[in-house]
Amino acid sequence: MITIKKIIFTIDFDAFFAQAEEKRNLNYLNKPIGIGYFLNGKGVLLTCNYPARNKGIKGGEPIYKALKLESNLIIVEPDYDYYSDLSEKIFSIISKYSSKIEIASIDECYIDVTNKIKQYENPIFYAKKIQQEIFNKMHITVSIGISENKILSKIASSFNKPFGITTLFQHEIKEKLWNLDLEKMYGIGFRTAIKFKKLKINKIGEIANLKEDSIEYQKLRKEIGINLTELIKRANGIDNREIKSGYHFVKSLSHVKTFEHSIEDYNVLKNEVFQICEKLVKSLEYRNLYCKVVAIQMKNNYTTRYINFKEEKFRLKDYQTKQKTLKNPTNNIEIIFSEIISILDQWYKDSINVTYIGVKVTNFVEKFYYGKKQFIDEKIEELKNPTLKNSETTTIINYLNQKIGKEVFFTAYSYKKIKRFHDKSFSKKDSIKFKRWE
Ligand code: TTP
Ligand code: MG
Ligand code: MG
Repeated sequence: MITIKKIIFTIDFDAFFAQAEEKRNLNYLNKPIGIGYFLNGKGVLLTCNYPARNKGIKGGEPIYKALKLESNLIIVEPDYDYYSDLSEKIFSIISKYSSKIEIASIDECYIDVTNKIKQYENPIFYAKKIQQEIFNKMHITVSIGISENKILSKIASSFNKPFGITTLFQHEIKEKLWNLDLEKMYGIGFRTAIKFKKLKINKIGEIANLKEDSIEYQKLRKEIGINLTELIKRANGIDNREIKSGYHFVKSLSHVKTFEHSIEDYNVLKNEVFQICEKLVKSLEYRNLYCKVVAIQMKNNYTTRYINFKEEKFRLKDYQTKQKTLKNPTNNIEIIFSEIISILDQWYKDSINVTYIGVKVTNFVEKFYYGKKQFIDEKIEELKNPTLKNSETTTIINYLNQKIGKEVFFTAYSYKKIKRFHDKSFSKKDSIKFKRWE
């Protein structure tokens, strides 16, 4: 008998930005649309809807190339605030189904439903219920992958898009995963795929069964490094990462400190503030958040005296707060600390005899969302600059790929080379159809 200790769902929204646009503009229904900035004939698609995908268009593709495949493709500029708001609403529906929820990106989360499944017997029924509620309330389709850990459920979530539900338990990997082309494996981009293919390793199962004493393993270890061990583990469906739950719904984070003896020395105070900021930055990092507003709260002998002269209602709040809105959202310790100190400096006459100090950060932006926006802005700057030398272009491309964690950008030369290789080594018969759960 097979025992499954945990049930994890990965819920990923289908063609998210494109669906979000379709939802608010019915003229787009059944028409091919792509999301991206298109400037002077240049730009990259962030994603596209299914009518566009049916024409062979893919996210990450240059827009001019997509237009060659479908000249009627409608290009829509991204509206991050709207997508972020919509995704927040969808996550709040999902969070009713499990409090153990980890938001991994703007359109994707993991939930641990182990305890819920007992009542529902079959996890597929539970997944269907979630999928249906999101569709009924938000008119957005999502796909759900079901497994006993994060990696397998994530891989499964992509199998039957759109509006799919697929299981991929450990005992199913031989049948459902190992026969797949290795590019279906999360974490293997174009270039890594080429390194495997050079050694005639084409399927996920072949990665799973790589032996440490084989020549292939030794060669790949040199080229890919420690990531190889991780890839082999993933191909075997092993993933012990916990769900980092509950962090996305916080509206503010703060750390405070009360002093038994008031602080007289401004430098000592600064040092205390730095330590508080360090704690806050850790909290932000753990939650994958950037903050836009920083605030400092302070109480000193002066405040207390001041408060005593005021009316009753002011006495309720016996500390003072000052806040500042930052130019860009951040989780950077240097920036947060220096902004806090700049407020403190303006407040200098009050910054003595301090008995209580707190730092609070609010107005969060998801790190993923902000990272993407920043990279698009940078990409646009690069596109506007036609005088870049080849080496500079390569540096920017490497930087962008590193930032996004995927090889999305190529020089025209390497793109052609990879494509030629890709076209030769992939054929239609390699693809496998999965059973769709109804
Ligand atoms: P994905 O979930 O990767 O893609 P998707 O939802 O568009 O399509 P799928 O049905 O295959 O899940 O990403 C979610 C959104 O994030 C996507 O709609 C656009 C945005 N995005 C970027 O801005 N840049 C990127 O490189 C990627 C991959 C996504
Ligand atoms: Mg998606
Ligand atoms: Mg996603």
